Amino acid sequence: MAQKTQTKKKSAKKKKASKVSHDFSEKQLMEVYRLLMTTRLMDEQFRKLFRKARFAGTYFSAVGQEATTVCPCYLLEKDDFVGPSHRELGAAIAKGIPLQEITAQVYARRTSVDKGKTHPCHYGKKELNVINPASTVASQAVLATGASLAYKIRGEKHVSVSFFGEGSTSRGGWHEALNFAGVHKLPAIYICQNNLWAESVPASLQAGVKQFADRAKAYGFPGITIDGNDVLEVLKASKEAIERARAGEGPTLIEMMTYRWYGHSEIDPADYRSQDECDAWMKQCPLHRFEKYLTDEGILTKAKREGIVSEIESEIKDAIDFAENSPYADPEEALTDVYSVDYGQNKFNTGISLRSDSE
Ligand SMILES: Cc1ncc(C[n+]2csc(CCOP(=O)(O)OP(=O)(O)O)c2C)c(N)n1
Ligand SMILES: [Mg+2]
Repeated sequence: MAQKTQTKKKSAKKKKASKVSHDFSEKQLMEVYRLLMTTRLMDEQFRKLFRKARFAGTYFSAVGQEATTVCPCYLLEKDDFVGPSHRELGAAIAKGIPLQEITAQVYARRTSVDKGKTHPCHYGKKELNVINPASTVASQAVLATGASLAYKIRGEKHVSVSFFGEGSTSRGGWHEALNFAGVHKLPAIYICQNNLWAESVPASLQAGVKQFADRAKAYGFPGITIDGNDVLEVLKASKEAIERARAGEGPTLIEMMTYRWYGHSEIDPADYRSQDECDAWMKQCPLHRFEKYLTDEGILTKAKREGIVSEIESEIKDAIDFAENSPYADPEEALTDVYSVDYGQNKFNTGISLRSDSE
């Protein structure tokens, strides 16, 4: 009997933390781990700072959803376009926006990319092709489609990635953007973070389909649903979609099942959902699941983890000091950088036909 229990324990121990087979190196996995940890620690820190009234407005936490943003952006090149929404701290970090600039954005200081003009969580940086999002949800999917069109017209092998929640797929512009990308086989990857809620509206009241990936069928390109809290699965699906787009094979819609641990923003008590639902998803924490995988594989040790965490904590502290010591913009600056100097030049009107009828 005792022997039987021991065998059982052994086989339980051998159970893999992820079933996904992949070809990422240990170095790459540790880079992803560091980005995930930076996103998690920074996000939790911003929540605390908001509660201490160190910055105004509100804060949109993405704790619990980190894999959905970090993994695709980790795989992108500098010239690839990213269209974030309101919950994409991980995308900003993984695409390489300095932590100081990200924090200055949250604090609405002059040292942020838009000099404090917009929303605390609207991260962007022109040089890295990350566009500061507008508040209108799904608009970044439209802009990403436009960027993909430009890449195609210019014959450049870049791709666009846009992020939106399942609720945002109800907007008309979202459908127009995906339809256009499907018609012209644009190099676009659309990432839907299905976290079951859009503010207080459940996904079941948002669409007649159960899985939002099914919507891609109407636009003539693949739509897949994956576990958005399995880092390896997200890396693999993102890599395949990016390669497909770069090879000229067209767009992909990836629905990533995930969950935001906290309210829609820090001023939302989220009392429309049950604690049981929340607890069940917290057990599926993407960071902890990935840590378990790395530990089981002998890639991560306790000492390595502690070293990484302490380095990140010191980087975050520097970023906060930078933002808190940065000035606010002068009121006159509200009118600067509002219109593009290129407006009206219509650089993309090349007359090139995108797709012949025979295609
Ligand atoms: C066009 C438009 N309508 C409404 C809003 C207000 N709003 C901001 S976020 C949000 C919910 C979005 O839900 P979802 O797309 O599922 O993303 P999540 O917040 O769950 O990440 C709403 C309704 C908005 N910003 N833009
Ligand atoms: Mg949602």
